[in-house]
Amino acid sequence: MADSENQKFCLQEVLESFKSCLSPEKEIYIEHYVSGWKGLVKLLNSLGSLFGFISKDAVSKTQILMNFLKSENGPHYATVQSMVKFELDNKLVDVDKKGIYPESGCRTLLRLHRALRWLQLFLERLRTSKEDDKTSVMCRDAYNESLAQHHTWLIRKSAGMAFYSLPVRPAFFEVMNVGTPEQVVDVLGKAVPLLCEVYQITEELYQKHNLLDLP
Ligand code: 1PX
Repeated sequence: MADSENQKFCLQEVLESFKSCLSPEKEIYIEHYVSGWKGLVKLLNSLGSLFGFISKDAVSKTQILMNFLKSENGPHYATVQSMVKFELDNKLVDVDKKGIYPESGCRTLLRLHRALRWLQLFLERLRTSKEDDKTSVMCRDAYNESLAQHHTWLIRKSAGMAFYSLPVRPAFFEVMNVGTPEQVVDVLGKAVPLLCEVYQITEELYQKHNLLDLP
């Protein structure tokens, strides 16, 4: 049987995961949120060793969340909303400075949440790009507008170097495994608003509970 971790990246599949992570009440299921990220990691892994350090961090963060889900407190980690309530009610989050909960669910998900903003900006640039636009520039601009402000100088430099090695737009569209460029643009047109909705719901929840700067 094929190991799902080793299967090829497919943008459609990632889109399905992010779609299923929204409940009718607009709660976010952590299991599907994490599945979406796992799908994206497959694409990262196909881009070469310069992206290895990014993939490693994403895998470690998805693993932390999966471990909570599988733990005896698992039911509290079903949705982002229930996780926030459970961890705050039980004082399981380092709020001002790193302490005894350096890997709480709330701070771990916050890192992926910030990366989701990068993804949204990058995919929107890809969607509206022309054939000879540079993926590296789209990626860098999206990064500088979002994640970069949360990263150290060293991470920013390493990320910048990795971006230079991104495939050109037509090759990148191939890697997305969706079909013709028109089909890619079409799927991106569905993906961006969906990611935007998931991002917005999380952002408002974290803002309400003052969690946007967790160390
Ligand atoms: C259809 C196109 C899809 C492209 C898919 C690409 C998937 C990218 C997945 C990136 C996930 C990155 C998570 C980063 C979380 C983070 O900010 N971690 C940092 C802070 O964590 P800490 O625990 O220390 O507080 C951590 O220091 C980060 C380390 C790794 C570097 C992160 C650089 C992120 C650059 C994002 C751009 C990815 C380029 C992909 C090119 C397609």
